[in-house]
Amino acid sequence: MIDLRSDTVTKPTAAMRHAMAHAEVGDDVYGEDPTVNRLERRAAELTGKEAALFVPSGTMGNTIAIKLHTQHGQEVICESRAHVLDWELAMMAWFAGCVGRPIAAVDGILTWEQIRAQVKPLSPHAAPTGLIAVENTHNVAGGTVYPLETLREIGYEAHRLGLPVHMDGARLFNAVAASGHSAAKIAAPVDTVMFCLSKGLGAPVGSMLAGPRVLIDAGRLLRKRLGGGMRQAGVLAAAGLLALEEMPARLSEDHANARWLATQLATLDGIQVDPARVRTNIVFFDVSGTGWTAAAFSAALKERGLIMSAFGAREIRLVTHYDVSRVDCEAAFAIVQEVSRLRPPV
Ligand code: TLP
Repeated sequence: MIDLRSDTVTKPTAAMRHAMAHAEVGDDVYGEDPTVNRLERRAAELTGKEAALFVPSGTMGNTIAIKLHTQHGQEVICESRAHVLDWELAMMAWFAGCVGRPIAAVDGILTWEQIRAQVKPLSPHAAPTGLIAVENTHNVAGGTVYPLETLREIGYEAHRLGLPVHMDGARLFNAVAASGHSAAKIAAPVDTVMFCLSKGLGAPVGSMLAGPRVLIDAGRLLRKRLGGGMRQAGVLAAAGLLALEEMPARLSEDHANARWLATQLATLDGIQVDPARVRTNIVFFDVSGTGWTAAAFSAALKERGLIMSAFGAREIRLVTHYDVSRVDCEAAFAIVQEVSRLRPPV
């Protein structure tokens, strides 16, 4: 099987498995796991924040961040296809008592002008704004990357109004590879940033939440409340450290594979995709011109050894990652081509 469903499917490298087997560990709930402590220090350093917290998943990192920044009954401004809104089981409502205020934005990239129009002060009718959440790279918009200037304006103006900003940077290092800016530079305008070790960086488990020390200390208690006290988590952190040191440099290979696939797919009759829009490792293509539904198309791909996810009735998402080589991408393209030429099922 060639698995292009997501970069979450990556398996730990041989070096990671070795480091996990030999990791120095302690009880992290007591703050005594030296490997977790090293990972947290390194994540803080790389993102230019005071402190960082190792969490089991990106969803937990975002959930903790939203709770840290808000009070019950507030709104969280986010893009209309944001992961925090659509893919996290309404955690902002369940855990933080907040509702999302979605704004549809071109390429998933919010501008301050759009945000400003939705910021609500205290009033007898409306829920006040508690937080602005940006997603970088933006998953469902196709792995798009925030321009630094846009982020800086959002951060500066939000802070002038006393509003915090959180970045869902699940794929922060893809943004780093695409833009050439450091993680610290990209995260500088925001108060907290979450990024995942377990996606393109290849670690088996884990994400980091970085920000000011007072918030991260409070976040540690929220992580425990959510069942995220992980004890001898150094076995996981050891893989995370390698993910941080060794994997970011190769992400541009995934980006080149994604662009290559999009360019090939664009040549097929009935398939719509704009290769010029591909900035990182995520590609959405529309199969409706072939007469197939996305679900049936994806099922036909799977029968031939290729997994890609249907998103809605017309679109399929592919995500490149280090377990998929250029040769695999060539084979994947041949399978898509074959299916696109078949008569759709009636
Ligand atoms: N995204 C997954 C699915 O949940 C859709 C994927 O396959 O892309 N923020 C963003 C932007 C994400 O894309 C994801 C995962 C998360 C947060 C959550 O991370 P996890 O899966 O570790 O909870």
